[in-house]
Amino acid sequence: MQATLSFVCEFLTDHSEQKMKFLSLRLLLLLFPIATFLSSCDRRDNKQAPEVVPEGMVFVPAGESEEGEEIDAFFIDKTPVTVAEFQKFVEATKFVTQAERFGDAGVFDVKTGTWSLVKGANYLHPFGPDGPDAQPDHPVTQVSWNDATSYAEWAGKRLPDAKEWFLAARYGLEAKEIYSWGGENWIQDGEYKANFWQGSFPTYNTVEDGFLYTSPVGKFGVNKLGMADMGGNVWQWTTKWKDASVTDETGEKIQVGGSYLCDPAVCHGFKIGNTASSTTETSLCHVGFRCVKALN
Ligand SMILES: [Ca+2]
Repeated sequence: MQATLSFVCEFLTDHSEQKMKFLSLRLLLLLFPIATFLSSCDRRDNKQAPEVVPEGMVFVPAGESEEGEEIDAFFIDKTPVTVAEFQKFVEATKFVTQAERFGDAGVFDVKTGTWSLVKGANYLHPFGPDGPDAQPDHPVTQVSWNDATSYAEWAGKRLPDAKEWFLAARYGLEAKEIYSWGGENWIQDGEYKANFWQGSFPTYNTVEDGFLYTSPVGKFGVNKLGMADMGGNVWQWTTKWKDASVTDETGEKIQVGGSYLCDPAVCHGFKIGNTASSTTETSLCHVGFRCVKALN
């Protein structure tokens, strides 16, 4: 202490350039460990789940995209938004989907193997009035990107960027593992790990996984973060443009995850990294979404 006082007194009486440099160096040496500590706190907080995680969501630690881009930690829905959840939104806001406004939506006919616009197809009747009704615990479909965005805003969330979705899908996996459930096989311990197309697309489906169309969310288990349906069941909207230079009504948004219509020999959409895309007003019988939320 006496030495420090002596230094300060000496400094106050002698403002030489050399003393100034010496004091600056001392200050730098003092502040550097503090800055390093604070920085490491940020990184640590970005890797550990906060005490409160929103209901129905999981914490995704910060990480790197496949392209090496830093991605901040965020929360993501455990499952795609269900028909029942979307119905709550409609009841609360009197929202009318784009498929309902247009009067039709895109439906795939598994008998003929063709797509067509079917009148009356919407999120409650994904295949039209004559097809099976949407089930409350299945992922909602026949929602456009614009519809999904409206739901997310109402829920205090947003749609994920594709790189965020893939970060969550790849959590805890080694590079060689190609599916979100881990490994390189879609049957493990004798059970299917996802709802996709067995047989030969587009007209022959053996339905070995038990579902010709959508399945209840979570039916095929969860990944290491506790997320279900990160491969198969329904494609999921993201905020990423297919072509960043085309962002008008002709532009398309990237979808991820694959669907019950994905034959691994054809599109293999449920393999991590594979994508599809549609314009923002398009509604289809095999496309849904899930939401994300920032930590703060
Ligand atoms: Ca299936």
